[in-house]
Amino acid sequence: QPSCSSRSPHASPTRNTRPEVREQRATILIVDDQPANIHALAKLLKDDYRIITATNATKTLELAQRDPRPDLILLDILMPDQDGYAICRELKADEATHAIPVIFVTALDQAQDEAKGLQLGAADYISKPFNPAIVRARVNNQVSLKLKTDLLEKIALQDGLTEIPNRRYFDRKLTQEWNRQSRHQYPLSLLMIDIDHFKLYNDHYGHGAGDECLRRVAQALAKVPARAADLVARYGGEEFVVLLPETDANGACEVGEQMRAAIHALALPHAYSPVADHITLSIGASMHQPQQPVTSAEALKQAADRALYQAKEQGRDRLVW
Ligand code: GH3
Ligand code: MG
Ligand code: MG
Ligand code: MG
Repeated sequence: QPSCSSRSPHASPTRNTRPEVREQRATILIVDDQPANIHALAKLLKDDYRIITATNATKTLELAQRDPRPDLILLDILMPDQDGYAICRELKADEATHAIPVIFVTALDQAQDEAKGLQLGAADYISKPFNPAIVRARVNNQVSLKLKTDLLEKIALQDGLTEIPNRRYFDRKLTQEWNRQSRHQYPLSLLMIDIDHFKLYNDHYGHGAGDECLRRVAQALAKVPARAADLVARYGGEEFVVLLPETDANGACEVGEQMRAAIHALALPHAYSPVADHITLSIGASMHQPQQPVTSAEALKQAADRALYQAKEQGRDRLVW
């Protein structure tokens, strides 16, 4: 077993943002090289939305990536440095920004200009001079569509019982991190966690208490990782999985042991467990690192599964890697 040296809690370049929907007002980013135009649109929308603004491409792309992300971008086309079409193309090409709807608001009023904007992926196109009521209505429509999409995404990627990310979200992130790892050559670790003798828990305390236990374990596990890129998900049943980018064997075992300690500290009574008088975890850890490479993300999962099986065989309430 590796010694448990400290893992620095530095932020990773990609944030594995949890699938959450913000509850504050929707944000609109208004982009125009002329402040007077920005002002006119902002005046129209500021009572209903949080407004942020940019007068050039660089600022636009920066604001589009920064949390809280805009829910809609109103984009001018004619601008001195980079035109709105080029900005739209960049927004749509980037995974981090492609889901933000764009409405062009422009002096270009020819059919081919509008067609080009829509072909680039814009949600709508408004030519100037505009009618304020129509602008407001089109903006409202796009924002409500965006919020509905966010909600569906949240439902699709979050586990309903424990409210932590689900297996689908985990598998998506695992693929992304595996691809990122193969470009940049850093270690990637995985923990498979299984509650010990949980069937006996359900049998004796009832299924409702079992559900509550799963919720409390999930919430406690989710609090452990220090880095934004770490991900704790419910894999299914009473199994959880943890993805640890840029983390080697030492770091992974450290996080795993912290998780076991966190659940011990919760001290959820399990009088019928042959292992202890409270809920315990078995954990299998696997890692892909230069001195110990793994061939695929699937192989990484299988290795964690095998280690988990060994943890069970060796008596449970332990971490094996
Ligand atoms: P082991 O230590 O070998 O892991 O034993 P175990 O009893 O935990 O393993 P087993 O796979 O036999 O049983 C898992 C139990 O988890 C059975 C199942 O009813 C329970 N379970 C799975 N999902 C849920 C759930 O959503 N709610 C509740 N209450 N129980 C669940
Ligand atoms: Mg302009
Ligand atoms: Mg199990
Ligand atoms: Mg179990």
